Amino acid sequence: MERHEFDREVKRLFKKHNELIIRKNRARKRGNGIYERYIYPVITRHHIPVFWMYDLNYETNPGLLLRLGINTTFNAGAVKLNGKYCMIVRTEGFDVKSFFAVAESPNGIDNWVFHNRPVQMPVTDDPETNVYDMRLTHHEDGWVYGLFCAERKDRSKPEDSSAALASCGIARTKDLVVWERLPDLKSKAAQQRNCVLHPEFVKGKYMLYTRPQSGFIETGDSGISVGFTESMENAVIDDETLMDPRKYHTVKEVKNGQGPPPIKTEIGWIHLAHGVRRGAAGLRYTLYLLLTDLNEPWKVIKRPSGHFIEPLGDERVGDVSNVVFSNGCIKDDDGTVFIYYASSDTRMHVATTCVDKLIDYIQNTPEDPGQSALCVKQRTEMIDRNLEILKKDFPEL
Ligand code: BGC
Ligand code: BMA
Repeated sequence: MERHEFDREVKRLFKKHNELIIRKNRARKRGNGIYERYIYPVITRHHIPVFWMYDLNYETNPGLLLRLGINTTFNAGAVKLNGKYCMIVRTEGFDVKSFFAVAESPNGIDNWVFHNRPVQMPVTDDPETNVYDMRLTHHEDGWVYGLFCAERKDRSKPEDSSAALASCGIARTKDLVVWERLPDLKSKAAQQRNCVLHPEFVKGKYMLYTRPQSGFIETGDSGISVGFTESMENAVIDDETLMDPRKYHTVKEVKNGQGPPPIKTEIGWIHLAHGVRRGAAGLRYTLYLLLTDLNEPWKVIKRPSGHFIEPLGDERVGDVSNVVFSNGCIKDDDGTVFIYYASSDTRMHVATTCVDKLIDYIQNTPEDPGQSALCVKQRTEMIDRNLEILKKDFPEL
């Protein structure tokens, strides 16, 4: 390229990028009454700054070739800091290494702008190969903690190039820019994924949601569990108690895991979690809700049946298709709730709702009765009541 063409192309890349960033997003027309989905994903790989991917030096890249591509932007943790909605996005390069990158928005819906640089996350004495799926918890001790999956090669199986070990990495920050890395969580489980710090002390201790695993993929007989540690500077969990087990023929038959830290409400803690089923086409990830006791947050008191968010339309296709996953959500003081979820390990979306609607959903969605015949009975009872109402109030329908 001639120099003037190069300059023109650089400006064109920035213009296209900026048009995408400032594009207004809007809710789709009435959905299910529980939450609103949006027309556009909120963050895609095209939101990544141009200067993270191209060498903009004419001397070294006169053809303006993509040098370090970004593959996907997904599974973001979220927190509101200084009035800004922030996501810490799992950003994956063409090299399949993920890293964390912070994007901020003034309204939680659009105008997501990445910081100039990705997070410079310090490593421990045993540096991991990959990091992903950070849960951000603004803890009452004043720190913002990031718990994430730190993945290393399983060195005990040198002949198996895909054998890996997942553990819970821990870091803390005040501003999402400067991070202090703490030692990884120590627990009795062989591996850990989907660990989340509860936002308040419970009986003077830090409480963690965990998901102990027997192997890198296999979870053994575990599910979402809970453990306590005296300190986060050297987090040790001696005992894990099972809080939400997997269950045959439900949305969490194969695996489940806590999503973001739970939301505190007057009726209890609302948990968003993912559940996994296996079908002939592979794993299907959906999201479901749980309510736990205010004072004993490990005790489940409500289990609305089935999934809460499922992959729909374009969301169904991506790097790992048929997946929705959420590890970030923000509750505003006015009760508005922003649920950030990723589709198919590829891009980020938002769903908005409010605490009152979530409470309504949790209190009034019946529990799964566990058998087809009982599900028919549950549904028929509602149908019978509705047929009466229709006759009386809507005879024209
Ligand atoms: C991937 C994750 C995935 C996990 C289990 C990791 O290597 O990075 O996205 O969830 O394997 O399949
Ligand atoms: C899981 C998670 C996610 C991912 C999902 C589907 O194990 O830890 O990273 O979204 O697999 O690939």
